Amino acid sequence: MVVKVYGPEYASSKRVIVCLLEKEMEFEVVNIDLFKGENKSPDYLKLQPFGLVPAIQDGDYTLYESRAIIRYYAEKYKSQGTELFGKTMEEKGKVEQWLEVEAHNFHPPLYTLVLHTVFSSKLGITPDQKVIQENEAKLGNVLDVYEERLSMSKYLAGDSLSLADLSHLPFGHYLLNGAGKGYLIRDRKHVSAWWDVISNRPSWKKVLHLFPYPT
Ligand SMILES: N[C@@H](CCC(=O)N[C@@H](CS)C(=O)NCC(=O)O)C(=O)O
Repeated sequence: MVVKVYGPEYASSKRVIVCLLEKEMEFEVVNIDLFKGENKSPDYLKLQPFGLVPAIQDGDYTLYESRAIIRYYAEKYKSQGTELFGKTMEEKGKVEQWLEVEAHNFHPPLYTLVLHTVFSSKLGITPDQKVIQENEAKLGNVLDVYEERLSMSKYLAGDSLSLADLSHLPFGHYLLNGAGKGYLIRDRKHVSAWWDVISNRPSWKKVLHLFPYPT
């Protein structure tokens, strides 16, 4: 059964797709145009009742929340493609820890920055410099912790690539492309080296090729 991924053009869906590629899974996509409100259609709301992308359909099984989806497939296809969820319980614990850090420390200030820079005109938001500065400072503090961590290991959860690293790609991409905040990465030696390693994965390059970010 080929997995269907809804809304491949959007960043949260790219989190799922990069993991499916690393797991060497076949998938097909169903476009959902958020700007036309297709995410609020009755059929789509049956899949994702909050009207957000992504959602996946795998035969009769459906799932939403991008980080839940990547955990599901990393576990389900543990021995296929790249191992992304740790070989031992202890490694898995570290992957979980950094997935949570991505979701709760890295993502919120970055999401606000992206709204006020990349998408302000499209969403009719007046960029608020105070909000931008506050969230840039918050993200900088988070990335200082990453810098320390990545001075000790090549990847966030240890010496192997994991879901936690890949999860940073879709929104991290905006810092260097669109938000004009690439220095938050480039001014931190170990974060910068880590970013180069993960963003040069063939899987991520393929995501960008198949589903380019709107320019
Ligand atoms: N926690 C959700 C967040 C999904 C999300 O925010 N998706 C955005 C696109 S990147 C969306 O669907 N936005 C539409 C809206 O807010 O109405 C996940 O990770 O799946």
